[in-house]
Amino acid sequence: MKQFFSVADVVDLSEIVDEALRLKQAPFAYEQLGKRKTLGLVFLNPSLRTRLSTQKAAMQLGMDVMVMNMDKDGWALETRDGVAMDGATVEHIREAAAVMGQYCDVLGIRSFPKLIDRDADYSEDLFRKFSSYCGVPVISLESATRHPLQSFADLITIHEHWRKPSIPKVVLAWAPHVKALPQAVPNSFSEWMCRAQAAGMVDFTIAHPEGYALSEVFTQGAAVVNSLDEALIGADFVYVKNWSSYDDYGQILPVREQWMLDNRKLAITNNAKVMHCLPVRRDLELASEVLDGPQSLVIPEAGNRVWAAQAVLKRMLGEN
Ligand code: AN0
Ligand code: CP
Repeated sequence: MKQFFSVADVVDLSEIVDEALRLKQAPFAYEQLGKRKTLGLVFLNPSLRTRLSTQKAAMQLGMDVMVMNMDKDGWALETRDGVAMDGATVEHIREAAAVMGQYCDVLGIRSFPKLIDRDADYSEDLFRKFSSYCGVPVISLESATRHPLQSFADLITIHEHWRKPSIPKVVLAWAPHVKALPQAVPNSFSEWMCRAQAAGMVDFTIAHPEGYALSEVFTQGAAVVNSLDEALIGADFVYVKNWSSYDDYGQILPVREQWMLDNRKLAITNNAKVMHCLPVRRDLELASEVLDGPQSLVIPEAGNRVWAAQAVLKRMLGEN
């Protein structure tokens, strides 16, 4: 595997899920594979889970890890070509990425969208430039439009917690927030679930208020409804996440109905398990009675980030 940017970089979904679950059973089975190899993790935005789970995964494969908090410790990066750098930027991504590629065998990068210019964000300019200039395999640690390590961990979690012969109904449920958040997590979850649905692994529905439709690039095959209560009927997994508008790009639109999942709404489901990528704002996005209740999977879901990262790193190190 030379790149992990989207679900398209995975050849066989159920095979990589099984591999992640085998690694969970035997974390150190490949502890020699990454010996004397270096992973570099580059952050242009904050992170708790992605940072720590990817470091842990690399350590369990015997790798050394270096972390660069570009936003705090790095030179201000220029990404445009053909401009005289006479403003605030100090170093061009051409040199910065190429230099990091000299020090690392695999690189990961996190970079959120600016949520101002939709075409600019959806062009994935920064990830693509970083990948092409660094010269080593690159893992997305969440880019402008996708968060594949999160979605992979989410699929592992669903697979792990569904032991019935039937196909589980999975609902991506929009939730309220006070800040404009990226569409990366829901886009990515949706494209992974659509692929899982095509493979007969899940039955996938998206619920969001009017004005919050995701780009159709990510939602092919999903059922889409504008009522949370309607979507929750028969749900086996509810994946809660806020995102800002794609159509009215980066905006927070007025929503009248109640979209925060609480125990009363959870009662509509088929005793559904509740997921969220975290960080979550309690009693704004998701009721604390649900987060603290027996149906919440948010902590084991975050735990599974390690096995997702480890399965990806293992493939980048040359196994498969
Ligand atoms: C980010 C987002 O919604 O993309 C990161 C989630 C993993 N969340 C926030 O900024 C709160
Ligand atoms: N879920 C997730 O990616 O969390 P962090 O932003 O803390 O890495």
